[in-house]
Amino acid sequence: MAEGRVVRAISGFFDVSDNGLVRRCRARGVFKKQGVTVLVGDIVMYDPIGTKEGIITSVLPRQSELVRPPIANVNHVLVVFAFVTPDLNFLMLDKTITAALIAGVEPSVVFTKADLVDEETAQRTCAIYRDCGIRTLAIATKQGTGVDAVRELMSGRVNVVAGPSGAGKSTLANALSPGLQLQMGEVSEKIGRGKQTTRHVELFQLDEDTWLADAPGFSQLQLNVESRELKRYFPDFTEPAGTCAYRGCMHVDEEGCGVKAQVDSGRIHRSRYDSYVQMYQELREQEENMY
Ligand SMILES: Nc1nc2c(ncn2[C@@H]2O[C@H](COP(=O)(O)OP(=O)(O)OP(=O)(O)O)[C@@H](O)[C@H]2O)c(=O)[nH]1
Ligand SMILES: [Zn+2]
Repeated sequence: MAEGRVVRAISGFFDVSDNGLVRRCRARGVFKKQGVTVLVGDIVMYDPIGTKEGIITSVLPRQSELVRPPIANVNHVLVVFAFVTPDLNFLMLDKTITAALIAGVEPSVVFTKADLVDEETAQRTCAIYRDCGIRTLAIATKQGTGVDAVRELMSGRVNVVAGPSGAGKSTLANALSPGLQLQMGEVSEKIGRGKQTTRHVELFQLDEDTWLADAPGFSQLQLNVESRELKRYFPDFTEPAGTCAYRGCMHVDEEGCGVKAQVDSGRIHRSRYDSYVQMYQELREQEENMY
């Protein structure tokens, strides 16, 4: 019996990587009856068959489980957005960060294309997220600036990259590990669909204990939370919320709201608050439509 990590799932087969050697494995027949699922990212025990195949005999307990994309044991979301081209969409960025926090996975923010904005703009934008306690980097991938810092951030973790089209995700992946961009492209071509629409997930190994997955559609992830719980996922609101006049304050229409006071005084960034209100209202609408 040996241990490996599932890096790919293809119509009933699972590619299991063990010290860099990948075997095509089948899951034990009894899994279906027992309701055991195997996901990309799972650490599994397997019985080798020859040098290229094997049978998965058990799935080790998961640290986390993302639903979309379906992937196990992710413990870091690299939220990649460009400063410009495309224009920075703060609502989309905040949604992606919040989706990661709701899923129980730590997000870090990587702003790309720092070469296209002035230093002051870059620092001001980074500060919004550093003030939330989120690790944030500004990089210029084409110039090679900051790529090592990203590598350090990812080291020893199972990472997914999330961000909009054109943010520079593929360029970054390629800078982290030359050839990776190509591999990601190949995967999409094989299943004959564009990279944007595919739900195919694959894990790439960057070094012995560092993994990277592409997460198409992560930011469109439905926020899996009740509207009244949303505020818990805004770390920048936690302290000022203690001064709200009402204990159950949602920080929207209430009088004597400590969060709104901090927005007015500039200590909570306005864009963060605007994103919160927008997300809160979207969740409220969904809830009203359910009944
Ligand atoms: N100036 C500048 N351009 C960059 C940088 N990083 C990426 N680009 C460019 O931005 C464009 C989009 O980059 P991609 O890496 O394809 O973006 P992506 O996020 O993978 O986009 P999708 O594949 O559509 O999801 C390309 O033309 C890149 O050359 C950067 O740091 N600076
Ligand atoms: Zn309040």
